[in-house]
Amino acid sequence: MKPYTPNPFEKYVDEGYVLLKGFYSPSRVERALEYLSQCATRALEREGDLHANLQALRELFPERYSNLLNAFVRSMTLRELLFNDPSLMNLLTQLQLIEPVYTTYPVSHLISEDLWSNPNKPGEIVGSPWHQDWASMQGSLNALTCWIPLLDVGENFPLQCIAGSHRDGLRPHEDHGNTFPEAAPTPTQQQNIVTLHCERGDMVIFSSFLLHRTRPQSAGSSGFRAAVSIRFDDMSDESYRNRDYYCAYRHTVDREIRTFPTSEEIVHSIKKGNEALH
Ligand SMILES: O=C(O)CCC(=O)C(=O)O
Repeated sequence: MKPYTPNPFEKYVDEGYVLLKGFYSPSRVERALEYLSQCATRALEREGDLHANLQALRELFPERYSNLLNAFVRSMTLRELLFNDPSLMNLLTQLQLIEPVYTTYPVSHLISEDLWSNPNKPGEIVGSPWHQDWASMQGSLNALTCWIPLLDVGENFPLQCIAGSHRDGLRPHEDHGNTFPEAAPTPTQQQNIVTLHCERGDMVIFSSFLLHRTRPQSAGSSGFRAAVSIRFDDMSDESYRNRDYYCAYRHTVDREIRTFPTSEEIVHSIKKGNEALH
């Protein structure tokens, strides 16, 4: 990751977001995408194009598909490639987020018509509707999200935001039946919609109060896109302490034991790891 020199703070304060061109080296981000591709190949036991493999996985093994994505974003590989880096820490400090706390696991945003289609919800809009991340975080008031495209994002479902909307505070969020509560922008806010076209290596950082969404499908807006995001609260922020370090994300344990591995399987698995070391 190369050091990011210009101070993005003013733009971030004024508009609630900043698009950092070339924050990462494109090859580093490409490695993250390659890793996802390897994971999908292994999960499907079939070589192939990432998008095609993801589609096949989702169709044939829906549970494996969503659990794989959850494991990918929790992987040390992704964390080492994109998140554990002094340059990111420096940048967060420049944005006055002084003691970053991972609010939750990173999130994957893999979007295409096929990856989104749901026979039970025909005509459903592809991507996330307008919302503010703070509604699902509720931690420190200076909390923010880092959104990192793993591919160039042009017409393929770009992120849209409403510049300056973080200054208007939290909007009511309503669930219109798609389990993703949505915040309707005011007519004034709608005049400030910005579409963020990004190249691999760029990063968008936005306030948790910034209204944003996936740009819905329009002419020319199809194709596959992959991005990941990570949210941070600030341990040093008074507002966080004042709400008792609350976090709306819940990590629960499913206590039902769904498979009973045999002792042979366990020993085999351990030995296999050992063989790989030699
Ligand atoms: O990637 C997208 O289109 C949506 C991302 C998003 O809403 C988020 O990170 O909160």
